[in-house]
Amino acid sequence: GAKERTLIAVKPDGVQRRLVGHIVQRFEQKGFKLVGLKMLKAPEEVLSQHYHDLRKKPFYPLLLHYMSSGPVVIMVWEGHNVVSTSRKMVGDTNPAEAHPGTIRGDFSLHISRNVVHASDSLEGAQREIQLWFNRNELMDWDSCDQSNVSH
Ligand code: YYY
Ligand code: MG
Repeated sequence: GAKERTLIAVKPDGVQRRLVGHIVQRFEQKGFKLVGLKMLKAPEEVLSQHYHDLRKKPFYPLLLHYMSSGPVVIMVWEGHNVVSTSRKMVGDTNPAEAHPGTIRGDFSLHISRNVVHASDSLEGAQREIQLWFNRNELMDWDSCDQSNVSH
């Protein structure tokens, strides 16, 4: 529905490479609505819950180390079909496979430094939004162009 929400994060490499503004702009221009945004050093406990499904993978220790190597920018975006559309905008997990025009396809080379995170399902999005944000940090607001981007 139009109220669908997803979690998007600019990872530490994306922050370091000054890509925050560009990434925000892509989601704004697509027509999605920003309803939450913050910058933080991701706590180990939050990261381990965020990547719980990957805890047995060989790359997991390096993934957590990378994700805690610097500040991240965590956002919640809202709009029609935002979960699946934002996965398409972000591109394949492996930047070598990600198509040009996607964020990973345009700005990254290697799977270990792929710039951005996007929730992969409606349930995952709900879980991740609750994990990273308090209820009062999410803004319920009407954008004046709403009827031009969705109905
Ligand atoms: O959802 P997405 O980020 O596209 O991929 P996941 O399979 O959930 O993996 C999360 C994260 O882990 C990925 O963005 C990079 C990292 N990773 C890795 O470093 N090496 C792999 N072989 C697979 C994933
Ligand atoms: Mg994932």
